[in-house]
Amino acid sequence: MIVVRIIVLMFICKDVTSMPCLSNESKEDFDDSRIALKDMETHLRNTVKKLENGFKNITASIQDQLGVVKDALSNVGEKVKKVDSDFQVLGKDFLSKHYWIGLTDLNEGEYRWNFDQTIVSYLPWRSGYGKLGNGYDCVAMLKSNNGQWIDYTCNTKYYYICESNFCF
Ligand SMILES: [Ca+2]
Repeated sequence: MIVVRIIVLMFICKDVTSMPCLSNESKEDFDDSRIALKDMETHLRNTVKKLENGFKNITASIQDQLGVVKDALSNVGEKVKKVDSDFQVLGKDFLSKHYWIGLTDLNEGEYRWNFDQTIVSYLPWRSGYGKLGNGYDCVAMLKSNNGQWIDYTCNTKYYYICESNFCF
């Protein structure tokens, strides 16, 4: 048993002693490599930190912008609801009232919009209206007859529709 241990020990010693020793030059290369690897590790660690911070900033910026967009979207949604609601109210009113629509022919037969004095291109007259020379200078939309138009005396008390430029 002792003989086997000695033989094994001899083989190990032979292998250990047969390994090449590091020369001073190799040792310097090894040290330089270790220093370079340490520098690279530091550089990579700093780069990761910078990227993480940059990502956090970008994420915060995107979240801010997303918040602004969400607010705007909510605002638009509320305005759409309001417009829908207003149109529903108007729709009911159109069924029960006549409206002046801001169209006149002060120059007989030449119907112009009061808002900008452009000549009208669409005239859905009720049968018997819109003729020249009748002396009626203001145009109203009827509550019935599919909203057809009549020219009538301007001092008649009807509701009215105004055109306006508006912004949200
Ligand atoms: Ca007229």
